[in-house]
Amino acid sequence: MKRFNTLALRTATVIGALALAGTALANEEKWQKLDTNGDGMISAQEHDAGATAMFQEADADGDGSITAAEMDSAHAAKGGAHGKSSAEMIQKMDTDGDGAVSAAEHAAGAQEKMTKLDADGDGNISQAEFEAKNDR
Ligand SMILES: [Ca+2]
Ligand SMILES: [Ca+2]
Ligand SMILES: [Ca+2]
Repeated sequence: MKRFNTLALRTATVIGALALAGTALANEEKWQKLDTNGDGMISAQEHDAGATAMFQEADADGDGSITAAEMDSAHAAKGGAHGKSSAEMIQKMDTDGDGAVSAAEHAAGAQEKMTKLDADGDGNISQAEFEAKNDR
């Protein structure tokens, strides 16, 4: 019985470690995509460029706005795991309430996120700021 408990505990620990590694890896990938000049900071321009690339990637039919269906398939392509549902994310950014996120609405949302991530307000996101606030 004692042996079984140890094994179960060990399995749980491994699963927990794997889940953590997955999150770290996703963040690491995101970071490298965003820090295009590799100076260890994400500038406002780099964040903007990353958000624009993300928008274009998600706008599958290229009509200049992202619907919930487009966001769903964009997330599914990336492996799904996301804290919020597509509908929730759209609702948050869809300021004119037409049910889709336009490029302007997306840019405004990205800017808000940049402000949130940039905890010390110096206009750059450091790796520590990124890790502290990003999708947990
Ligand atoms: Ca940089
Ligand atoms: Ca679209
Ligand atoms: Ca809209």
